[in-house]
Amino acid sequence: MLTVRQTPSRNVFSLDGLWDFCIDADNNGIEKGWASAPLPHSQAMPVPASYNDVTLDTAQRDHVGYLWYQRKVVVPRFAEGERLILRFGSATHAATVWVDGEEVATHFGGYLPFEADVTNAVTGKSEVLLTVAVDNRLSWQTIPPGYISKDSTGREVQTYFHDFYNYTGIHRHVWLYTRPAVAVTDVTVVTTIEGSDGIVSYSVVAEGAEKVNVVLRDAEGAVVAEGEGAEGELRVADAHLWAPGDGYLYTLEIHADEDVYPQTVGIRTVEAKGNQLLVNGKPVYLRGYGRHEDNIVRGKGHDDVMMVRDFEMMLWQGANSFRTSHYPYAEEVMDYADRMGFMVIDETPAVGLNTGIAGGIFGGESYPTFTEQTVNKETQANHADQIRDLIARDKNHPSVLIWSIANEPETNTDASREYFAPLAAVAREADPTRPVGYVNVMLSTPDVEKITDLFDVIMLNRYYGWYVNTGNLADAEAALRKELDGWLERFPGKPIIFTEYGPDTLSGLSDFHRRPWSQEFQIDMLSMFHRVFDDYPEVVGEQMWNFADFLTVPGIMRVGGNKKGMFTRDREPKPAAYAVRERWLKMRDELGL
Ligand code: BDP
Repeated sequence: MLTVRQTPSRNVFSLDGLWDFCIDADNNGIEKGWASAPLPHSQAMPVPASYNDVTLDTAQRDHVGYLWYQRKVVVPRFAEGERLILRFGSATHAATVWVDGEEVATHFGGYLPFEADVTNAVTGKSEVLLTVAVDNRLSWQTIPPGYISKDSTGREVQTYFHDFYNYTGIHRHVWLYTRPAVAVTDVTVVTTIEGSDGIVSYSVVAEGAEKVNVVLRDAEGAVVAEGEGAEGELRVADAHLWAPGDGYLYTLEIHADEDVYPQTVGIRTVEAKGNQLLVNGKPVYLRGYGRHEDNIVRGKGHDDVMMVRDFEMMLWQGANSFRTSHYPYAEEVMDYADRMGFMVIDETPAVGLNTGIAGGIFGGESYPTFTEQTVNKETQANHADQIRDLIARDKNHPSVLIWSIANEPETNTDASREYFAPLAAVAREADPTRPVGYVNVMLSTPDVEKITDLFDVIMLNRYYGWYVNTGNLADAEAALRKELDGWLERFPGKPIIFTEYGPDTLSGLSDFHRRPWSQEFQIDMLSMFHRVFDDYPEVVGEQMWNFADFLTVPGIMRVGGNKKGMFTRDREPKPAAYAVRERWLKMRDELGL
């Protein structure tokens, strides 16, 4: 799906700002006709933002079900024959949209965009009432999964199996944009390198277009290649390659009859070969973090200020990569990663498909993961949609090096293989050009793991020294080395990336004895892992957990959230940030990326 761009043929109008908002306490607003009249008892709610921490009413904050958003929209002027499209960057987790009471869209999945052609719904009107019902419920069939039960007061309670707070609402920008009736609706760009030339293969979808042609411009706007037709191959002599730390971007200007759409292009290749991850044929080493879209008050609401500041901090530290744990991030983040030359592991929202951990770590009730009543065929079909839609959105981002189709699922049972084998195939079919992987949990050690052979890379989350061997780094180190040897023995010839490691650390807690939770222990545990990585050339990436502290559900394992950040939730460095900075800057100087 194309992102929204202002072009000579497209006008873009922002619908961000204060909307009317109310909680649907009885979850019957649809039956009561809320979509066609002013909302009852509404309050102001900023868009984009998670609604949860904006309100101080606990019952509202914890509401399970529908959240209603509404605003009046002045219909912009658009030429006859043009289409007017309404587009949401995301609404978490499902949404139904009405214009003057007429349903124009429904969408499932909380972290990907959707749009609706509203031309007919607004024609002949100067102002319309736009209403959105966002459903924040998670079930065994949603991605991510969850379930709802009732407490002793009869209140519905949402349970889920992932370790971050279920922030919901309209999290990303809302746009109205115009485009010609015949328009570019998709483009796929694949790049290769021949000697010093870059080859840009493109394929445009523009239904009904009589003439399609493309112009490739360099970063200064100079034309470097041109092509005729909806498909073709362009050669760029002496191409400036996109590379880690050098986010050089060309622009493929697509003309389809009257429509013009600019698609940014980074010329680069990516490949998992033997134990290495190669970008432009050269081995790379990932330094960085698993992150979250998580900020004080705004929750998961996208914010350019926080985005740019977070990248500044990552650069300050010498990081060159991150994983979009545990869901697709805002399109603005992906654009910025391209521009900043970051390497990204792009993850679907498939987190928590593992009731083993949920029962164990989070103290929840234990259910088998894959059964007809729990994660089943319908869940799998939704998961497949999430993979396809993520790839459809992000396929043209040079920063995306690897698709992660799930985080820490159950993968040590036959049922898990049955579930995942078709999904690995879905990812490969949707994108044959990038390595595909999934992020492995500590319960699925190489001796019991059943799906690694389906993937190109091994991505490991390991907590030796924290959840096991707590505080005993000598034993933790021995266990980590032993496990790594096991991976190399059973699955040789695949690069290994550590996608999580690190202890909870309470900012300000100092300890002569360097015990767990102290800032000193974070330094010690991270450096133990780093010492081990340095001994294994097969390890091609270290992404510690987490970039910053983040909010979770309350629990005996969490003190006001997860505290494994290198930085606090308000983005102040913990002492480990300086220690790791020293290592990463040295690596950056030595490796030149
Ligand atoms: C892993 C998860 C991550 C958690 C982390 C932790 O992938 O979401 O936050 O461990 O326990 O299980 O801190």
